[in-house]
Amino acid sequence: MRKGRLLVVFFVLVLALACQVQARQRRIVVGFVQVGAESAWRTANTESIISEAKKRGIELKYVDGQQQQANQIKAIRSFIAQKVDVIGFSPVVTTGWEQVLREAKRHKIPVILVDRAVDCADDSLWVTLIGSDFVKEGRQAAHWLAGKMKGKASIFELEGTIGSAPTIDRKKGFQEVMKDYPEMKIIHSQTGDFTRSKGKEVMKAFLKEKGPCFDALFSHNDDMAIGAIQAMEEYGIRPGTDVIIVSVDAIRAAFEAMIEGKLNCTVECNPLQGRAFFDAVEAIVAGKTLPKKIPVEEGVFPQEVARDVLPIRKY
Ligand code: GZL
Repeated sequence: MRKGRLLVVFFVLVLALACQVQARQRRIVVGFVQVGAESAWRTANTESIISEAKKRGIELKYVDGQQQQANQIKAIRSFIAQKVDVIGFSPVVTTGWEQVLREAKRHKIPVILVDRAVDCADDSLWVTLIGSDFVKEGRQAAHWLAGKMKGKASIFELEGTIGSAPTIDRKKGFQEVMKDYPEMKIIHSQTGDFTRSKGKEVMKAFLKEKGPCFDALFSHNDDMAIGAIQAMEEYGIRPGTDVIIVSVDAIRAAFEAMIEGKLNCTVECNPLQGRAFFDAVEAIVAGKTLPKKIPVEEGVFPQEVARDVLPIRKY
């Protein structure tokens, strides 16, 4: 009788240990909903996340939000229903997330923000934000342009997606520096929604209506700048010479445009966030705490260095 009881206890212990080991080894499942596929920067960001999940053997449920907040909210709810271990997303705009993030919290699913921030009073709704300092990027673009233009310019501003963190903060940083240069004026601001096609469309329409009444362009991303460059050339002005252009992202096409003399400076916004994202995922699954913000390293690339730097660019 005594032997029998000991045997039962032994098997129960072995079973409990096996379940624990199996739970530890169970594949991590992550739900990630992306802003969309609006720019070369976004494509590089998506690729970095998908390839890193593969490398780590993490199951990634990936959804393209097609630049619509409703799609992102729907995807987050589907991740909650599927009981994923961690939810990650790059919020297309900063507001309107409280409700769905409270649902994730209620279901005890941690949320990581990638690239863009949300404007929520309750910051317990997400664990950490992995991304750039967009205000700093705006300041860097303004400082470079002020130097290039010797403190005097009429500036056309191509803004990114209205209501998005990069648009709000790049504009804020740029305007902060502009206060120190009374002879640098923004004569027109308009959104090109971070896309090449919209950047071209906006510039083409403005030139048709008002003509080239500016000598500098500040574009919130390289894709819109490249679209605007095409519109300027079609109108008959020389981008990079008649109009000095500074933009943000530092994608490969920006370096190529600088080498052709059509773009004058790009401020880096590093999209290669996959490693940092999955480091944060694994830290959370292991029960570790994380800082509220995990910054990514970036630089500023003027035209003069483009030829040397292009061969080592990763996106
Ligand atoms: C910035 C990112 C922006 C890029 C654009 O981190 O959110 O969105 O600057 C992209 O190219 O569309």
